[in-house]
Amino acid sequence: MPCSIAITRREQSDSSPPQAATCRQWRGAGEHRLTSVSPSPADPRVTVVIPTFNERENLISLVPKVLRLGPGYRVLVVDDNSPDGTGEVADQLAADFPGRVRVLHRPDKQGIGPAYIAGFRAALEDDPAYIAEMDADHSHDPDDLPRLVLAAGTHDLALGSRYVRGGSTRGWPLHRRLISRLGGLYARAVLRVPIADLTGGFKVFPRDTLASLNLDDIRSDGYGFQIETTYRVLRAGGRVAELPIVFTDRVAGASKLSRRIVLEAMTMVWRLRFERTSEHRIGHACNR
Ligand SMILES: Nc1nc2c(ncn2[C@@H]2O[C@H](COP(=O)(O)OP(=O)(O)OP(=O)(O)O)[C@@H](O)[C@H]2O)c(=O)[nH]1
Ligand SMILES: [Mg+2]
Repeated sequence: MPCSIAITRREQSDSSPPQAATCRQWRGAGEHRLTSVSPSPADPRVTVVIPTFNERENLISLVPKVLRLGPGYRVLVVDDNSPDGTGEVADQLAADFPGRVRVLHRPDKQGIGPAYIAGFRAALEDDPAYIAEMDADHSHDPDDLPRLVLAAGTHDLALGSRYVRGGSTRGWPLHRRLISRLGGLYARAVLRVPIADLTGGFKVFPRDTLASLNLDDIRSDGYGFQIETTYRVLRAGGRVAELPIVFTDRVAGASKLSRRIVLEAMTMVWRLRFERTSEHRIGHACNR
């Protein structure tokens, strides 16, 4: 079984590395093992990749909040030619915060998955210690980033999780809660991984983790993209930490969630599952 660790608020603090309970590991025969273990420095170099489509108002207020976390934080906006002018707002932010905000303009809406892949490639060029991903719509609280970065210092991926103890969602109607919950449980059952929140999009990767993944192979979008990236880290033998977050429904702008994205995720997990048939699984308990 893959290695994953749930860290509750009580167990984890900013001043000490997260205390992991136990983990189970799985080595993927055909992939590199991920072994990033460097501790987080006091001022880590973190590039936060933010994909945007029609997030004008949200982006204006979000970017300064991220940059306030410390001089090591940088933002990379990936905008798909938003009709509401988000791209121009991003350019203005880049002018206001020189050297700390970059914008990747893409010609048209190609989905969150391809936007992240393009963003990850561009972020890797800057050689940060960590690469984070988060939504532009304030559903993810930037103040959670330092905790996630700290955990990423001792793991191969840190996930902001709504479904571990201490995590929650706020403001979502019942049907959104059901889609998220049932979708996550479905993916978890198909892939047989012990991750409570497989569909979440608030993550911090140590640079080496992203550099080890073959980004060309990742073609899914939306929920599927989030499931696939976490699953690939696990399959490569990576250690994944889940930290509780409070996810708040977007206050401005419109959701891009569609039936197509949900259906794509439901079929994509089967493709992932069959992809792994040639791999050996090593299941053993270990303590960090
Ligand atoms: N560049 C780019 N960004 C996108 C695209 N689709 C969504 N995004 C962004 O990806 C992030 C997540 O999309 P959301 O619409 O918030 O999707 P969601 O979080 O699943 O849905 P809600 O909870 O309803 O907001 C947001 O910052 C979007 O603006 C896209 O095609 N291209
Ligand atoms: Mg959102």
